[in-house]
Amino acid sequence: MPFSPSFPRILTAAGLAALLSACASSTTPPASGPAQPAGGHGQTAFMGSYDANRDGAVTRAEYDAVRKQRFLAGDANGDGWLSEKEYVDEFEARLKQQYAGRQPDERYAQSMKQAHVRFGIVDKNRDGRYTVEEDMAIAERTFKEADANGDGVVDKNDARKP
Ligand SMILES: [Ca+2]
Ligand SMILES: [Ca+2]
Ligand SMILES: [Ca+2]
Repeated sequence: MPFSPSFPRILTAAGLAALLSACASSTTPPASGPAQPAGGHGQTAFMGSYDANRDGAVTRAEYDAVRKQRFLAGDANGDGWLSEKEYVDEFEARLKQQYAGRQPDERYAQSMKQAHVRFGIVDKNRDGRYTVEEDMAIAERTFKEADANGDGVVDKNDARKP
């Protein structure tokens, strides 16, 4: 007998409820999105950038959701791809959030410079358009690299020895 069409939705709601109650019983401060939205290098930066619910673990679903949200936020004119300006503007919005009122410094300027350089890398076919396909390919590779023990979740167990 086939499942009723609403079955997957019920599962999702149950999963969400479990997630929410897990958050409520945790001792971490209330989640308000990634702690370090502009990221950086290394595992701490990865967690800070993608652990949206701040539970110390980044699931693939969580990671993909954050990336997708960033892509959509960046696509200012809604044509489905990011120009270099859109890409860099989106990054700068997160960087500003991370600076939270602090004045831009040398490091800020350096991060902005890197964002431009990064566009040249992520725009793999160099047509000046950062597409969903290019983003997904990078997402796949980046997550797998971060998930050192390959269990599908990035958490403290994946931290490499310094
Ligand atoms: Ca998380
Ligand atoms: Ca491209
Ligand atoms: Ca892992």
